Amino acid sequence: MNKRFDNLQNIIVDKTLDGVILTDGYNIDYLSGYKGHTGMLLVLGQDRYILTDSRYTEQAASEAREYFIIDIGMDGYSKTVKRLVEEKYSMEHGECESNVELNIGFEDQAISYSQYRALADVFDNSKVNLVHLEESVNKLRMIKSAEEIELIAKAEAIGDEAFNHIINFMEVGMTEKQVALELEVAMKSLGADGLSFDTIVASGKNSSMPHAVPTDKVIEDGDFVTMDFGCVYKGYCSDMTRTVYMGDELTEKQLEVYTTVLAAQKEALKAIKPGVVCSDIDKIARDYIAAAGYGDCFGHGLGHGVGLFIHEEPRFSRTCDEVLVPGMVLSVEPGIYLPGEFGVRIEDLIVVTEDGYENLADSPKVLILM
Ligand SMILES: [Mn+2]
Repeated sequence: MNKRFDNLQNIIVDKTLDGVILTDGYNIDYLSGYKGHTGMLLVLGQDRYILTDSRYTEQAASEAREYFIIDIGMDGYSKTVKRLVEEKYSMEHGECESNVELNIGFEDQAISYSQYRALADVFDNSKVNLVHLEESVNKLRMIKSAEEIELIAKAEAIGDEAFNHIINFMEVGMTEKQVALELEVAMKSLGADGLSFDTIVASGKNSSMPHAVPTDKVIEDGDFVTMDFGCVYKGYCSDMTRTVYMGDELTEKQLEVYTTVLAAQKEALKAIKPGVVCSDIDKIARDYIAAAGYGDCFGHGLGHGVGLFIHEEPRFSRTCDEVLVPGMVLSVEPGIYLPGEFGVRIEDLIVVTEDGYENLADSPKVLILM
């Protein structure tokens, strides 16, 4: 936990700040251990505070042991922040005795406009400047420790077991909702604390929508069924996707699309190792799919970081210029979507290692005919 705080202090020094206000619940958890997702983390010099309301003060006190826990009471967040800043820097009405200016970072990516207005208002006409932190604090979470990787691997293993269960359970005539519920029950029965996102089960024509919501549609013979699901285990997320086929006779096009997606994923996986730029991995899969004639049918990024939150930095996207480092955990999930027809996506979760990567997903990718 102290190493993490040191890394936050490095941001404070690099950006010549006097303190930071964090509002992203995952960043607050990462830095302090407080998992309530309601509150603010405030650092002023070496002083650390968690601000929250009375519903969470006991939890925060037990989880964030290195922090002062402040109950915002009737004052609300911004007035409480102002009071703490003034106490720390012996200010009167926003003016320091020494008349210096204070720079306090805030998470512009994780604050509502009204929260921001309230902070800006209390520091209006004062010597306190609010400075954008951009992605800097999110990026602290990119490289996972061995303990974090173990928890993500466990979450992914629960997903593998749930998939193994579902391919024995699912049959023609069930609805997408039934299958989704069964997947969710399986993950929780296997020890998951919750879901990392709403389970996707998309069959037949619905499978051409990358983020389809399970419906009452009955799964039919001749359908591809795309299942994208994940769970949370001790705070850490998993994510995987498999597409199976109902029946034993695919059309030529269906077979071609499945084969192309799988080969594109394998090509991208092969290139994963420390030092490679994230956008180059995306490009490998994207170029492969384009060369097969489906360039317009793969709109989303190839993958995303996974950790405390299901979609985090870095990204296998066209624009992400982060360089791979051992300990990064990302999904690799190419897809081809043909509106009105069908879609296929295959997703694994990998951790970058010293000499390549380790695949945390273990479910078969050879097309399963149900
Ligand atoms: Mn994903």
